[in-house]
Parts: sequence; C-alpha cells; structure tokens
Amino acid sequence: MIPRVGAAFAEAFGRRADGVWYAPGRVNLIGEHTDYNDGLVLPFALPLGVSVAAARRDDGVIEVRSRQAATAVTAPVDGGPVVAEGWPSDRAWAAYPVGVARVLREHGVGGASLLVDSDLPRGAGLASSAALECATALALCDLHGVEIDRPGLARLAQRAENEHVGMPSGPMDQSASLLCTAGRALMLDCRSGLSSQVPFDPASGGLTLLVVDTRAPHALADGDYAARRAECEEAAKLLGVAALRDITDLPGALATLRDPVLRRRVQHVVTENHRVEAVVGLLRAGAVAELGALLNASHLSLRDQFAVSWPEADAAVDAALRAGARGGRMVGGGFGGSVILLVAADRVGRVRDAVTAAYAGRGWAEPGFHDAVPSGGARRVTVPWQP
Ligand code: GAF
Repeated sequence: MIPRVGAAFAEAFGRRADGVWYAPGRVNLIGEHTDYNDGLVLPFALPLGVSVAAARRDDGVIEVRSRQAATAVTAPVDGGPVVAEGWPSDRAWAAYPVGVARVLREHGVGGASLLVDSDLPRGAGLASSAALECATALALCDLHGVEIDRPGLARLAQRAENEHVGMPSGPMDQSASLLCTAGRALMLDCRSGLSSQVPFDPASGGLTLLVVDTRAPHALADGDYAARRAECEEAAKLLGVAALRDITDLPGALATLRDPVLRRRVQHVVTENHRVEAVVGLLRAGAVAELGALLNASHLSLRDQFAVSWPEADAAVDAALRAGARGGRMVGGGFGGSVILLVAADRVGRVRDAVTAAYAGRGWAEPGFHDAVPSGGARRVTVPWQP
C-alpha cells in the first residue's frame, strides 16, 4: 500500500509527495460505549490502516483525493464546520481530512495536497474514519512544523469528527490509532486521558484473535449512536453524576431510575468498566486464555442491555462458540460492523467454517476474516523513492 500511494500521488499531482504517513484501524478488546461516559477502554491497533501521501501548500487550500473515492475535493483550510456546508454524498468522505485541517489551523497548520489509500474495510466498525483523521493530522503537523503531543492530537482529531462530520463519537478510536504499540493493548482512562500499554500477545498463548467482518455495514452518523449517548447523558443527569463513570453504587442507581431503558443502559456501562479492569488484570497475569467469559459477558450486555448488536453479530458469536471458540463479542459502535473471536489456534479453521456455514444457511453474504495481530500505531513511513 505504501509505494502504491506514493505513485498515485505523483500521478494525480504531477510531483513527488513530501512524505507518507500511516495510521491504523483498531479493534477494541473490551470497553464498548464507555469512552463518552468518561470510562475505560482497551483497544489495540490492527495491521490494516490508511496511508496518506502529502505535500505542503502555502495557499491555504487543502486538496484531497483517494484511491477509494471517485471525487477529488478542494476546500479552504480556513472555514466553518464542514457539516454545515451541506456537501453532497460523493464528497462526504473528505469531511474527515478537511475537518482535521480546519481544527488544526488554530495550531498553525496550513494547506496540503493529499492522496489517501486504505486497506481497511469501510463500515466494518474498525475505525477507518479515525485512521484517516490521524494519518491526515500527522501529515499536516509534520508538513507545517507543528508539534502537538499524541494524546492532544487524538483529542483534536476527535473534535474534527464531532464538529466537522457531526458524529458525536468519544475519544477511543483516535487515541487507539495514535497511541497503540505492537504487541500491546492500550488501557485508556477517557476521563483523565492517562493510558498504559498492556502486553497482549494471543499467539504466545496458542490463541488467535479473529476479526469477523459481518458484512452488515454500520453507519454511526445515522442517529442510533447519538441516541445511546443521549440516553447515557440523561441517566447521568437524573442520577446527579457528571458521567456514568461516577456511579459507585449500581443497585442504588438502578433503584433510582424509573425508566427501564435507562436502567439497562446504566447497567451496561457500569459493568463494562469493571470488565475492562478484569481483562487488564488477566492480561497482566499472562492469562489470555481466560478472557473468553468476559468477552461473552460484554457481548450479552451490548446485545440485551445496550441494544446495539445486530443479527449477523449474534449469529457469528453463537456459531463460533458452538464450534469451540473461547469467547466472542461485537466491537465498535454497533448496528453493523465486526465481531472478534478468541479461538485456540488449532480451531481457527473449524470456527471459520462454522460461521461461514451459519451465514450461508441464512442466505447472508459470506463473512470476511482477519487475523487481529496487535500492531504499531500511527507513524511517518519511509518510502524507497524518497531522497
Ligand atoms: C465508535 C465511536 F467512534 C467510539 O468513540 C466508541 O464510542 C465506540 O463506537 C463504542 O465503544 O467506534
């Protein structure tokens, strides 16, 4: 993908790029819908991501092209929220990089020509949007000599998504893309912003973490995600806490809330934070094989309490467990996307076959499988043709 993006840049812009920057997608091992509740998350970076070949411009313009999109977009860096400009759907993908440029403008960043390439499936719940934002952010900062620490840059990329795309996401995906390291998961406290690297190497325990792309695309901006976030904020307000993270007496909180829907949302968020801590404890003890029950509990909570799972995810987890997987759960915002499965390495073939057969039996599209090896975070990459 890296040489390809450089060549595509040269062809599109008639000059060499000043550099290439790469940012990965993520899988969240556990801690779903906790980030915007000031809670805990535990993502790791995938070996799949977005590359951006870029050259500085000094005319205040950002021009973006993508190998995955037909439309090139040119926009001033100096501008208001992209979402308010009513761009047609074929330009929608460019709201991410243009939004990042507009947010970073306050920090001294200017224009650039960008060529984007990706090997991350879009709509698969693997944070391809955050990868695009983070690769763009690194490129723009380097090109304009702007230094921002990575936790700060993650928050600015999140702001670009919130303000310019109109998606009220939390800080997890951008933090994962910028802060993850190979062989580790990132334990992030979304309130303090503090993080630690937790060793996570399923292969050393004879295990594989399999990502199943359920082929049911998710669309986070469509309102369901925002509705869940609003329910959490309403529950926090009714309970008199700043965020659901602050609940220390779960039975008391559940007894206070009258609305059964809000009770279920609170139940999920509070127990999910505890599951993150439990998983971190197991990883630090070198007990990767014991994660399965916690993954299963997370899936059931997301399905029954938080109501963000979807039929293809439930069927994949169910078929995999019957075929001997140790555990599995939906990942990301939900309503479509991917599932992760923890599987003994010698059972991977059997589990894949079982999930594929379950989908075929229901007349669904064949699922995709990726081996989720915890990989490195966003970086500038060296390309052979550069001086
Ligand atoms: C999406 C959002 F972008 C994240 O911020 C997070 O809330 C996640 O859904 C759910 O855990 O990926």
